[in-house]
Amino acid sequence: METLKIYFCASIRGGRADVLLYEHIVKTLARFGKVLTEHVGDGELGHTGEQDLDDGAIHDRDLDWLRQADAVVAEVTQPSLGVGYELGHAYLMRKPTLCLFRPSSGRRLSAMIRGASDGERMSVADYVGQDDVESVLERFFNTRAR
Ligand code: 6K6
Repeated sequence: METLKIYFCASIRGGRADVLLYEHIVKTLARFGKVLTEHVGDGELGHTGEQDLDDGAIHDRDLDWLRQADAVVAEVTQPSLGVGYELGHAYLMRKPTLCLFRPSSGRRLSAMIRGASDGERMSVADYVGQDDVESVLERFFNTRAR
């Protein structure tokens, strides 16, 4: 079977407070396939991001990876314009998509994300934290992303 290509989205300029969790999600995702966007979980990268690509190049490269992806996983607790933009594209491209949200943050997820969840093309998993990541991903990859 061909290796599954996974596009992981999470906040960069929206704020990096959850970067250790992103790192953990990227490591766990690597058990299910090839993560095209490993840099998103790189704890060394701050909210300003890499210096070697301009914003236009980042945008075009990321959309290209998104087109190639077989599945999309996003950590959506920390609101991020970029993640919302990517999820809108993923939805229109009909990519199997899982959004991970932590209600314990005290935030309420955007209606445009929760409301897009149809349990098929797009689903939202409310979870507590790092310890749940593996089981939530397993459920997604065993049912929807194959
Ligand atoms: C690399 C690592 C950290 O920063 C960078 C350089 N900037 C970006 N590189 C790659 N993807 C990016 C970059 N900035 C935003 N994105 C994409 O938008 C990622 O795929 C994220 O899922 C999302 C984050 O958007 P913002 O609005 O929070 O920055």
